[in-house]
Amino acid sequence: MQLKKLAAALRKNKRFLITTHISMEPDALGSELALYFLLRRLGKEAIIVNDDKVIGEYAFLPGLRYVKRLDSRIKNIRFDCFAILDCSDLSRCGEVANLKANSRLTLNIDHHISNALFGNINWVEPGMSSASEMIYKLYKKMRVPINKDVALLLFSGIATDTGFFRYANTSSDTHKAAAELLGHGVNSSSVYRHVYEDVPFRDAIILAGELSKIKSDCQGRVVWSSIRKATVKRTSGEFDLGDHFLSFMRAIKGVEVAVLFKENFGRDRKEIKVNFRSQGKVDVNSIAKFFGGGGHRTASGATIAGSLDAVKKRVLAKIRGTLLS
Ligand SMILES: [Mn+2]
Repeated sequence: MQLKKLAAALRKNKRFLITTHISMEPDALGSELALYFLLRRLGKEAIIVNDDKVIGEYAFLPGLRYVKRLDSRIKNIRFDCFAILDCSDLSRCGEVANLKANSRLTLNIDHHISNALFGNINWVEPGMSSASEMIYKLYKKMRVPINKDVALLLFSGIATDTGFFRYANTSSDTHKAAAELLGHGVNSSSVYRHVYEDVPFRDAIILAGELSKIKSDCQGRVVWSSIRKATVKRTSGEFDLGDHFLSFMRAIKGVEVAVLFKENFGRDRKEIKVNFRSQGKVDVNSIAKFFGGGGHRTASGATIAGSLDAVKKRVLAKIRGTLLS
């Protein structure tokens, strides 16, 4: 029903602004660019505006020249629809959220179970692997042909959000979509290499240093660590240190929950960003929700006020409580 409404809104309106969450990864970039190409194909005007820069690791994605950063000129543009992708709440897209006031209609397209349904149209499907899989479905619904660039964008988004088809959010429909996208000439092993490999040497050394500091709790069922913004700044900028760190922690034998505390990442120094990953048994969306955040059952995050020590204590106590209940 919401998909039908969305398709109607895309046909009816003329000018679109597309955005996504900060710290964009291939699902965010892939879904916004694929939606951009769909709108252009329908003869619409569209711009993509994000409140963050694209990291070098994702430079292989086609069409990045259409992805703009927020600036003072853009702030005054008026448009019909504010399309926001892969965001559980409006604040996830940073300052771009203020541009919502320049439009008449907010189109909320997302697959997070914690989505706050803040749009005029809320097409939210927590059963979908990724926002990119949703945009694939939109192309089908609107009978817009998929070209090789769009196939690469959507495949990269789907593959990244499913950990290359390993996570529990991978369905038979996900594989069917991926199979069709591969048929357009996408090179899957090259996407894998771009996203998970091609690690610059100095970044590997930094990751190794951080990995040596991990701690475990609850007889190894929880593993956690913290990271400083200054450490991330030392990386080449082509490498998502936090993401690789979490993937490694999550893969440790016996681990049910991996937690990464990020110091000085937000605009406010008195808050800590916390990322959670689960092997599936523990619902980390509800843990993040308890602290005012959200996400998915197996991957979520929250921003929590307080010192690193205080936040660590509260979060680990909550996880202990969840594991024991
Ligand atoms: Mn996503």
